[in-house]
Amino acid sequence: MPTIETFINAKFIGSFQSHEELPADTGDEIAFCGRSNSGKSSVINALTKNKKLAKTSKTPGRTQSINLFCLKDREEKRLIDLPGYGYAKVSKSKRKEWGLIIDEYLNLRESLRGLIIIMDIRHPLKDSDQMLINWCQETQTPFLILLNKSDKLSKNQSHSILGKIKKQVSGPSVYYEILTFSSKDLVGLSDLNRCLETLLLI
Ligand SMILES: Nc1nc2c(ncn2[C@@H]2O[C@H](COP(=O)(O)OP(=O)(O)OP(=O)(O)O)[C@@H](O)[C@H]2O)c(=O)[nH]1
Ligand SMILES: [Mg+2]
Repeated sequence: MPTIETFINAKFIGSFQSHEELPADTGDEIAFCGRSNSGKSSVINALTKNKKLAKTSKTPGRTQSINLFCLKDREEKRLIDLPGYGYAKVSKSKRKEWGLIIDEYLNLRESLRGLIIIMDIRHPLKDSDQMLINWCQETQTPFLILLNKSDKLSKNQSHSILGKIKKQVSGPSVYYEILTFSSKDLVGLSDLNRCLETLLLI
C-alpha cells in the first residue's frame, strides 16, 4: 500500500462515553492522547486529509468522549481520539471522569497496539505526558511522541527542543520515536504515516 494513501478516507465509527460502550475489542487500535489542546484531533485530520473528521476547537476540552475511526476498507484497523487531560478549567469532577475514561481505555482495551502521545512543542513533557511514557515503558506498549505545533517555532528552536526531549525520554526497550510535527503545515506527516503503518499494519 502506498504510504501516503493508507489513512486517507478513514471513516468515523462513533463516539463512546465509556470503555463498556466501545464496540467489540478485536482488531488493532492506535490511540492519540495528550494534554487538552495539544492537537490530537487535528493530527488525526492531517493524517486522514479530512479537516472535518475529528472535531477540533480553539478551546481546550473539545473531545469529551472516545471517538473511533477506521481505515477505509479495513474496519478492524482503528484510530482512537481520546479526550485531553490536564485542562484546569473544566470542573474537577469532569476531569476525574475523563481521567477514568482514559485510564480504563488504556488498561482494559486488548486491541490497543500503540500510543501517539501529542504535545505542544512549546510546552513539552509535562507530568501527565511523563506518566503516559512511563505507562508505555512499563507495559511495553510502543509509542510515538509528536512535538506538534512546530510551525509556531523556528526550525532551529524545534530542533533544539527535539534534541532535549530525546535525551530526557529513555528507558526500558520498547519501540518508540520522537518527531517534530505540525498539523498546520504538515511537517512530519510522512514520518507519522511510516510509524503508524509499522504499528498498525504489521
Ligand atoms: N498553529 C498550529 N495550531 C494547531 C496545530 N495543531 C492543532 N492546532 C490548533 O490547536 C487547537 C486545538 O486543536 P485540537 O486538535 O482541537 O486539540 P485536541 O488535543 O484534540 O484538544 P482536546 O480535544 O480539547 O483535548 C485548535 O485551534 C487547532 O487549530 C498545529 O500544528 N499548529
Ligand atoms: Mg480533540
